Amino acid sequence: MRENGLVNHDEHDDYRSGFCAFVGRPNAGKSTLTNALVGSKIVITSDKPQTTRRAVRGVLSRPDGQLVIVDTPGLHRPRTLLGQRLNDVVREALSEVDVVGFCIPANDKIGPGDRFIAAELQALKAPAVAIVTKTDTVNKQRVAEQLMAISKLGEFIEIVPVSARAGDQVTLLADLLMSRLPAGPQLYPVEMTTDESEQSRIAELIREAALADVRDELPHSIAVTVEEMNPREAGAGDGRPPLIDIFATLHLERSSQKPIILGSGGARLKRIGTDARRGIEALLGRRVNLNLHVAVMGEWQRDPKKLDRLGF
Ligand SMILES: Nc1nc2c(ncn2[C@@H]2O[C@H](COP(=O)(O)OP(=O)(O)O)[C@@H](O)[C@H]2O)c(=O)[nH]1
Ligand SMILES: [Mg+2]
Repeated sequence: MRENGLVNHDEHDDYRSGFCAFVGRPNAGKSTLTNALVGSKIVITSDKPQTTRRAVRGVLSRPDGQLVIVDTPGLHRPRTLLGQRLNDVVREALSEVDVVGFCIPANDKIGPGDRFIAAELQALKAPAVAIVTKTDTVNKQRVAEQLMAISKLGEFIEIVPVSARAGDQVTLLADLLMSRLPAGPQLYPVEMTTDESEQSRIAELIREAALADVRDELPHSIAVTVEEMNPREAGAGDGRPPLIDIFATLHLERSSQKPIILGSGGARLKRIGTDARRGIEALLGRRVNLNLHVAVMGEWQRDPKKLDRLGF
């Protein structure tokens, strides 16, 4: 290992590197699979739509190469400016990759959403692997039926059943994706699993905790920004990294949503804060004091200026 964290691969001319993008309708299991391939939680997941709002990059480093996985928001028919921007994010990600992974859950019927994506994929120059996700949720017969149905959707170099949750076939999928990459240099230091900033990962962990706790229309309305991160002075003695104070804002679209997120007597916001703090402490490896503030930023999903401010 050289000082900059890059491994010198001059002696291996079979080293490969490149990009893979995961697409699929919302809830197909793209982000969970990204985390499973990378081997650590770099992107948040939930059963609510629009959980992934940006193209997040995860890096899988192996002795034989480096696979950069671009986890994308689901492709869907847009209803708001945010929805349109999410589709643009996906299309842009797709135009730049070496191979595409099209995720389709084993426990869901193939629908118009899948056909819409399959049609988009046939126009790309990158080859596509079809991935049947969540195989732990169904029996073998159902997996076989899904494989058959997918083979009729379009041209795929392979159709692979996986379970990110059970860890089934994840390595096989990694081998397959890696084999489609061109020979190339190492792109990131081996210890780096994502290029997301610490601040945006923290904001995402807070949003994940909030998503886990709300229903109906509210998930769409939540955005999170981290305002400040202030490490305290190191105390004498115990050698642990000092506590850090984090100030973050949960943005909602309507004032009527505020009491919902607060819960009775502020109980829900407190629970969200406690959940988020656990995730953030695991990420930072230090104790965290999290201050969550709720603000209403009217109709941010349809307002270009507000979307810009929130980073979309
Ligand atoms: N049982 C099971 N559930 C999964 C698996 N992969 C994802 N899920 C669940 O499916 C939901 C959507 O997953 P997510 O990765 O956020 O989907 P995305 O919208 O395509 O990124 C979450 O509740 C996940 O926990 C899997 O392999 N097995
Ligand atoms: Mg996702």
